[in-house]
Amino acid sequence: MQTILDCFASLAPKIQELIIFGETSYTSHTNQSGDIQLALDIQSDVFIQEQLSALPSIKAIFSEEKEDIFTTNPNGKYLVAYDPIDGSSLIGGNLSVGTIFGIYEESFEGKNLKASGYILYGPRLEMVVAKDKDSLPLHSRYNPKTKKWDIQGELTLENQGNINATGGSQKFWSKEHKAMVEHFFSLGYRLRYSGGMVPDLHQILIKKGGIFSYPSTQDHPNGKLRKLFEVFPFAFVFECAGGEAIDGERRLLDLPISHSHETSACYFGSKNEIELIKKGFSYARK
Ligand code: P6P
Repeated sequence: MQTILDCFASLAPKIQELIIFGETSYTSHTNQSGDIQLALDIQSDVFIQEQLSALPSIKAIFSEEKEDIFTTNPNGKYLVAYDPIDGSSLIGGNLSVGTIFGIYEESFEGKNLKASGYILYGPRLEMVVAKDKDSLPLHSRYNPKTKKWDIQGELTLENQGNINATGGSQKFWSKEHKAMVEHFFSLGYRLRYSGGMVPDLHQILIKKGGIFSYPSTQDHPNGKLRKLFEVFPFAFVFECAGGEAIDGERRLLDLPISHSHETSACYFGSKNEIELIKKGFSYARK
């Protein structure tokens, strides 16, 4: 397991270089989710695949940029799902993006997720890793002078925060979801949403609380974010930090999965916010 985490730590500065110097034009290809691929998406995916394929502990890998699961070593123990550069379309606006990864055993299912984490390419290169369900996620920052990762501390979520990160097009929200979003704003929550899952969720973790929602919408009835390499890895991080992650009622990591690019509505947050949502926005109907 540690060799896989070390591998992501070692490839992060190289991915950052690709973002700074790489080709960010669009290609004529789309990925399985229908996103038009940037040359950078493909470059970073190829690089990560090369690095992970060299690890004997990995049996198979699954990338957001590919249709199918790729077997690397039949005798390996772990299965790794990853999104090479989530939110890559934000690079044109010089906004932060990230790599997300989940390390599974036996099968690509939420219940078999053993560790997860993300790399954040922002004003600083940072990484958060949730190594096991009984430890707090560890936050580190890369020092380009020493070429080493400096530990910044462990991430914990308090019972309540004041960030409201509201995903999806408002035009396509249900009336209940709109009422829930407005309810949090009526309580004084602040809108913090960049359209990048990694920076938006990292900010809630760093500020020790809040709520991120990407609901079921008219244009994405099953949500937009993908279970294996976006939703489950962040659900694990949030639970390890003392928060919760649900699909509106059920724990995300308990959800079944029937195909590799499956999506889910998702809410990540501190306990009090999630409790409000579990009540089925009942307050919203008042
Ligand atoms: P919307 C980026 O494209 C992404 O996959 C996530 O990083 C982000 O949370 C979400 O989509 C943003 O989607 O519909 O709010 O622009």
